[in-house]
Amino acid sequence: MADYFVGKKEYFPGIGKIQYEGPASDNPLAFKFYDADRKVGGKTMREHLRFAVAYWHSFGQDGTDPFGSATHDYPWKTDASTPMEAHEHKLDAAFEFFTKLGAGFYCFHDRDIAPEGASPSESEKNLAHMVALAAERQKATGVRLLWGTANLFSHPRYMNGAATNPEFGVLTQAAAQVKAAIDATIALSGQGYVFWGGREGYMSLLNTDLKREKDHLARFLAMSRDYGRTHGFKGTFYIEPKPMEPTKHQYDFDVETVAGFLRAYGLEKDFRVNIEANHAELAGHDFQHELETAAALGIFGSVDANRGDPRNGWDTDQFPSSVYETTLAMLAILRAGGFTTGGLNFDAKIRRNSVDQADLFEAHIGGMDAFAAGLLAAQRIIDDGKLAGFVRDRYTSFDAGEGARFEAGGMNLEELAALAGSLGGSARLGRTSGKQERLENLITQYVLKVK
Ligand code: XLS
Ligand code: NI
Ligand code: NI
Repeated sequence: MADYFVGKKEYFPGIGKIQYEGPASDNPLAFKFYDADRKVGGKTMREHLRFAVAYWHSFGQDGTDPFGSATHDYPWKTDASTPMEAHEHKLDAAFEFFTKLGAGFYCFHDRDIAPEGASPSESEKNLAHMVALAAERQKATGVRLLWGTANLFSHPRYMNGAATNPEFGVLTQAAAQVKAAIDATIALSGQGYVFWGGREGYMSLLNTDLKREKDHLARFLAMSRDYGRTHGFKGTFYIEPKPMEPTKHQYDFDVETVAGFLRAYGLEKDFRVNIEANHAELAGHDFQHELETAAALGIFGSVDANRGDPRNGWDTDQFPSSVYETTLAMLAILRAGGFTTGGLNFDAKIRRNSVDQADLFEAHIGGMDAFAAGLLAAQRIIDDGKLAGFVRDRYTSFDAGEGARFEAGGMNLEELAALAGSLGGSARLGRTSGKQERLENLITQYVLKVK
């Protein structure tokens, strides 16, 4: 990647290119584990991890919460005289940040990078203007677009949903936005396009025709896929599951639900999942559960890397920090074959009271280090083979003989039952230890060995 690019003005003065200094460093603005060119299992860390910065959190969130106003000062907002100019400055700040950090990718919603106009065509013009500038920045820096998406949840018109809105007129607005956002993604050679169903769900079933809304959602997704494919989009379409928030119930509840929905509507070949750690937690699942479920169903795609707070029932979108968690996540990702078009997008925000410019850097550095350390530990687990060997051994009774015949589908229930006498006789049958504690201790050892 080219050295850092600065627009007309430097927005993060005093912070240079973030360097790898190793685990012994106590420089808060250096990587301790993320050494981009270091090879791990045949690929560099950069190739494995494919880090992306989320435009909305890092350059859009100003610290506003339901109880208080903005706390983050954005110089790129206050030094502009028009909304468009503010977005141009924001783009300069964003690319300065990406390159100083050394993240190879970024992700955006249409409304993150360009202001909404008075009409759909004006919005489209605004977006096209910013896309042209982004294309220049991408070329100058080598930073690439991991995925684009449309914000179909902020505007009041979407309060009852976008594709699942009971008013047809709203769907037309959503279509105009998605069409333009797919065009933008194609123009910027985006590797993916995400559908996160912000308000595709319900607040109450008393006013909702659930079946009809899901039919509409499926039709909308099919139309979007067709548009993308006929207009040259070669990347991956993703659905990002989330069980709730902002709606009480979101249709794309979790990976398994999305897989069922895709199959029910014949869309399973066209969409993969973008799995967010915090959303897994909201659905009552471990992050690892969602990753492994997606891998098992053949729809693993990309990751929104963040963390929730187990005591809070909402999307706190904090930066990942637990190496234990990132180890289990990277293990699942490596076993799924690693990323192809996907990557690790930090859908995470600094806290409202993290108001120093360096905080945004330190947050990302910590997230990148957590995943780099997790990658190292996961690769050790794979190379060592103990864990996989244990799991394999648990199932050896299916490897040959009658067990293998059962697996291959060559047996009916009567035949299976008839084996109970000969194979089921021992009082100790089934009482083989799962060795969970030993395996947990093993993971701790791998995590602590990281260097
Ligand atoms: C919100 C979602 C959102 C998507 C992109 O909870 O995570 O940020 O990733 O629309
Ligand atoms: Ni997300
Ligand atoms: Ni989220």
